[in-house]
Amino acid sequence: MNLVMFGPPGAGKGTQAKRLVADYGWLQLSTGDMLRASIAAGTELGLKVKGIMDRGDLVSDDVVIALIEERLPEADIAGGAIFDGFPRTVAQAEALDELLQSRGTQIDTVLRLVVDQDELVARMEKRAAEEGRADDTVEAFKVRLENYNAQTAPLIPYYEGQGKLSDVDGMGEMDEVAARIAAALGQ
Ligand code: B4P
Repeated sequence: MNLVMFGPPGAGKGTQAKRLVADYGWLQLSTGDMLRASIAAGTELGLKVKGIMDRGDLVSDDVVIALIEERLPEADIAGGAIFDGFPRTVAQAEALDELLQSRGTQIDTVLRLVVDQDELVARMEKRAAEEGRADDTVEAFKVRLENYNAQTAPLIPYYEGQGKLSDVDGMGEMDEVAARIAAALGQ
């Protein structure tokens, strides 16, 4: 199964994708993690994207689409993946549809985690205190939310139009959210 985990920054995409990996052995593909790994390794790509990510801006479509295009042919993806934080623009969604189609597969389900804005800010502040991620500052988080509303939210009608979008309440404890996701996926 190919699943897209979708939602604003701090909604729990990465958190819940990791739960699905632990509970069902599915495979998580996180463009955020891939980009942060490039930064940590000091690669050319990492140097290029660090400032963009620290500001809270989106990395260019070309760069993230190339990352996914390179990763898809690898053997472990053959049974499907959880796409976490990708696509984040309609151009990325169209590219993903084409890439999967060329491999004889498709996105099956898109789960949108719905969380109110005060809770998103509270989670970001907690993670900033615990992990010190460079884009978890008040300024960068504001930019990330603005980018989500302007560039990522248009994916809602895109996937609604394909009949693939399901909303999941992302408020509450992580276990409660995980149970709602399992129910939405019929697990
Ligand atoms: P991501 O790594 O995807 O960052 P994110 O939106 O903050 O999501 P994340 O998965 O980390 O957080 P989660 O909601 O799980 O992207 C980072 C940056 O990379 C982007 O801003 C962009 O620059 C770049 N990028 C990545 N993909 C891109 C793309 N496709 N195109 C362009 N640029 C791209 O959780 C947040 C926090 O909430 C955690 O601390 C967690 O512990 C907590 N939390 C989760 N669920 C909770 C719950 N139920 N209760 C309490 N806390 C909870």
